Amino acid sequence: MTVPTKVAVMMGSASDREKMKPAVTTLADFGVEVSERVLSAHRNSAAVSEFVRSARADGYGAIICGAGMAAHLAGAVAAQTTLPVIGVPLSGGGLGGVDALYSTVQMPRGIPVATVAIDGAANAALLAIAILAVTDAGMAAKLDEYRAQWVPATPGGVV
Ligand code: RP5
Repeated sequence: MTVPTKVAVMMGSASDREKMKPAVTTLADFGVEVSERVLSAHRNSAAVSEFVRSARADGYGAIICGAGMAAHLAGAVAAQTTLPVIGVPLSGGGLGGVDALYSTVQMPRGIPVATVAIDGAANAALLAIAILAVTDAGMAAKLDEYRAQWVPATPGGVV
């Protein structure tokens, strides 16, 4: 089995790009090879399937999916792969992202989506990195280094 090194960042629309940018930049900061795909569960379902069904064989270790409104992208992706799928509900539309949050997080038993906060693209990337770090000691060390920034410089310091 090949060790996965790549992470896909999928999003339902080009209009999601700015909100998903922190996922792409965070992955890049950690030296993770990232592939960005604008594909909608509703508008491009065949293309979503084509990409997702070969993702494991293509070396991906996790798939991040951002979508707003009736956000079915993460669930539709998770339905077609056993790779870890991380959903990012995006704000926008009339309900401020709560619609996307519910659509993304409320998955039926058997088909999980690890859902981060509304517009939580950076955390989605960090979770994907943590997944890669299970089998990549160098990546685990980079995560430790990243986390060290939250440690107060002096005991009793403000956190
Ligand atoms: C969702 O609908 C997309 O993920 C996007 O957040 C929202 C609006 O898409 P556009 O109409 O701007 O393409 O599927």
